Amino acid sequence: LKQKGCVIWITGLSGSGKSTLACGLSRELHMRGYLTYVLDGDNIRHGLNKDLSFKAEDRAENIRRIGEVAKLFADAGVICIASLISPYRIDRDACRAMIPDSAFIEVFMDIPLEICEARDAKGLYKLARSGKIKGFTGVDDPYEAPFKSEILIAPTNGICPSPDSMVKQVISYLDENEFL
Ligand code: GGZ
Repeated sequence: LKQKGCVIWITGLSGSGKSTLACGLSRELHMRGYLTYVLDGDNIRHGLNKDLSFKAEDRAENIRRIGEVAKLFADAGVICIASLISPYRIDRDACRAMIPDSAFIEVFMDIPLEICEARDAKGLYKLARSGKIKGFTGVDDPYEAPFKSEILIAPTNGICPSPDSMVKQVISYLDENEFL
């Protein structure tokens, strides 16, 4: 195997584009001949983590378990892409601490709440605002932004980067840091 395993950890609000980036990145890396695996919070919550709710301690456990699984993939040499809100800094940093050799690459989707909420692809913000979902991240539950992530995805002049340009940004980082 020629590739070096790593964990690309994508954090941000619901609707910030985490899954879009994870999927686009995975496709691009496959086309370049790399083995990847996507761990998406929303999907894992239907299987491995179906016993977990959205209360604080369960979110922490969701992050911890996905971190442990990501570590296994990285150990096996896979480029593991984890996309979950992971709202708590302390839990993300604990995952970082498990992964050696700077192979934990945090990607912060720094997309303002107003933009995520305007997208509202699944109508969840609307349900949260009307009180039908309680404890929704960004509405009535906290999101702690990273102090310093390896990669920052943010709008320029109020315009969000396209899926392609987000993928390019991560690929450039991987290239420059000799993961590819
Ligand atoms: C946040 C929620 C909630 C609450 C359901 N808060 O945009 P989505 O729909 O498809 O992805 C969100 C997903 C969040 O799961 P994660 O495993 O990424 O969260 S965490 O890291 O905080 O454990 C959202 C949906 O589940 N969802 N209820 N209350 N997002």
